[in-house]
Amino acid sequence: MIINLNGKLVPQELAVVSVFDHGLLYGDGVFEGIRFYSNNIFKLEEHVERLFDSAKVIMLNIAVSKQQMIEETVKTVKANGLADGYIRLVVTRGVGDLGLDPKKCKESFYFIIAGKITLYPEENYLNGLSITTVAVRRSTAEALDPKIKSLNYLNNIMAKIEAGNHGSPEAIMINQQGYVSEATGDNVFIIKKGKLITPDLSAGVLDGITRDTVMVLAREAGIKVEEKTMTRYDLYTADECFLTGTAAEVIPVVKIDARVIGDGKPGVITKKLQNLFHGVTKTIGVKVV
Ligand code: PXG
Repeated sequence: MIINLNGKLVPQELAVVSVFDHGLLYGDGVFEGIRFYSNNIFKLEEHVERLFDSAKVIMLNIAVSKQQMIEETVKTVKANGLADGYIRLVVTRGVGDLGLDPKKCKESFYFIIAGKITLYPEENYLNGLSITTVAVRRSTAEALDPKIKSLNYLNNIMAKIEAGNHGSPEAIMINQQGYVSEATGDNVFIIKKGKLITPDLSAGVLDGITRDTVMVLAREAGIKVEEKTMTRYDLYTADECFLTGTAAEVIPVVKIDARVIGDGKPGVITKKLQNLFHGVTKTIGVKVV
């Protein structure tokens, strides 16, 4: 595997990061997960835009331009000769010293990995996931705003561990006000009486690129879409439920906290949106040529 290390293509064995990098020492950095399908990097510009927005909020100055970052990403995919796969784009505050003062970090540092990812077995896409809500709360916007895709994912990892302790592969996180926010690496949707509903961004959720794609596709298909505050009650009484994310794509949920959702099988609207999503993955984005 060839890794892009701060603009240089190097073999995996030589792709090493300093132990003084604040990304490692403090989770001080930002990242993106991006998929490519048949040589098309899905919504690459939107991902790079979000990366730079996350960096801006944490006052991390990315040393290259957005256009350069897009070109470096394309270069990395090309160098690995893959038509389909997954990109991890990471920017850290760079090398500093032992002390969290970000001013000690002279220049940000980035690396890009283009490989493969499988989050869930095929069986889960066909028959749906059984998941749980967890006690670990989503961090508030006043602490670490969930809109920032930072390298500090411990909040979500704790939720994932808790779900795992209950035999569940994924967690739905509740915010400090008791409203549904999102899963640990995915946004959550329900269908109720034919309407597509998802928590409003103010519930403390990442502004997911798959989330946005699915809402646009639903509207184009004549499905009503609503963003609103949701409680666990809304989840339990939903007709259908699914999660969206770059890695997971669109995955049905058929059980939440032991409540069967709908008839316990992936719903018709979910399946329709899954198909519509797959239909656009090869067309919207940046071509690898
Ligand atoms: N919420 C959170 C907290 C996320 O981390 C999403 C929602 C979905 O956003 P996108 O833009 O991808 O539709 C994410 C993204 C992984 C992995 O390794 C997780 C994500 C993306 C890529 C890989 O589990 N989460």
